[in-house]
Amino acid sequence: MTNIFKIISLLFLTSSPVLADQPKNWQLGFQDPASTGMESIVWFHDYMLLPVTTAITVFVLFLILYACVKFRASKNKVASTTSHNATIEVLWTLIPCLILIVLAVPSFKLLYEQDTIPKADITIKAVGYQWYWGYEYPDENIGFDSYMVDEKDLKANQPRLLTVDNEIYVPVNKVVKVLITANDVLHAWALPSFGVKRDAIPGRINETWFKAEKTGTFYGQCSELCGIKHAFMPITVNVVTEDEYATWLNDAKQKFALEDTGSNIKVVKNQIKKIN
Ligand SMILES: [Cu+2]
Repeated sequence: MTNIFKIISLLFLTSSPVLADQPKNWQLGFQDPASTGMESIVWFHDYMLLPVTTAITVFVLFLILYACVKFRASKNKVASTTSHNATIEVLWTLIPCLILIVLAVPSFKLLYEQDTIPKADITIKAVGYQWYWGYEYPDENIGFDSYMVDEKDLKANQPRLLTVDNEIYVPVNKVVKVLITANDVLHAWALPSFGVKRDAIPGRINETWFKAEKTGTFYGQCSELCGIKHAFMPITVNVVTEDEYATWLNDAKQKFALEDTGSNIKVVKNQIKKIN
C-alpha cells in the first residue's frame, strides 16, 4: 500500500529536477527543496499527509458508493429505523483522534526545527515597503533596495515578475538568519525553496532562518496582500560559493555602504566621559 502512495507522490507531487527554483506553468506540488528545512516539509507532506488524506478520501468514497448501492430505494421499500450504534460511534471518534495524534508528532517536530534558530553565520534584515524590499546586512554595514525589473528591461533567462535589480547573496551551507519587518503595511517575506515564510509587520521584528544546500538563484514573492503592487515586489536570492560571496561582499561594501551610525554613539560616549 505505502509503495503505491510513494509512486503517486513521486509522479505528481515531489518536484522533479526539471522543476527548479521558481514557479512553473502547470506546476503541481512544491518547488525543489534547497534547504534542510524545506526537505523536512516535503517529506512530511509526501509521506505523512498525502498517504493519510488519500486513504481517508478513498475510504469515504467507498462508504458513499457502498451506501448508495446497498440502501437504494428499489431494494429497501421500508426504511430502516436504526438511529444509534455505540460501537461505531466510539470508533468514528477514536480513530480520527488517533490519526491527528500520529500527525501531530512529526508536525510539532518540524515547527520546533523552524522556530529554533541555530547560531547564525550571516544575518540579513529584510524590510517590506510599498512596493519593494529593502535589505541590510547589519554585520557588514551595507544596505540596499531591491526593486522588480520591468518586463521590457528583462535580459534573457530572467523570469518575468520575479527578477529584481539588486539581489541578495548568501554563501552555500551557512546558516542565514533573516530579520523581517515592514515600514508601512503588512508584507510577508516568502521563499518556497527554502521553506521560509514570515509576516513583515511594522514596528515589530520577526525572524526566521535557512541553510541553503545548493548554489543557484531562488525566487520568492511578497505573500501578504499589501496594496495595488503587491504582485510586483519579488525576492531574489543568489546562493553562491564562499569565494563568490566574499567577492560580492567586497563590491557591495563600496556600492551599498550605510552611514556609519556607530560614530554618533562614540561622540555621546566621549561627552559622557568628559562630563564625568
Ligand atoms: Cu508586500
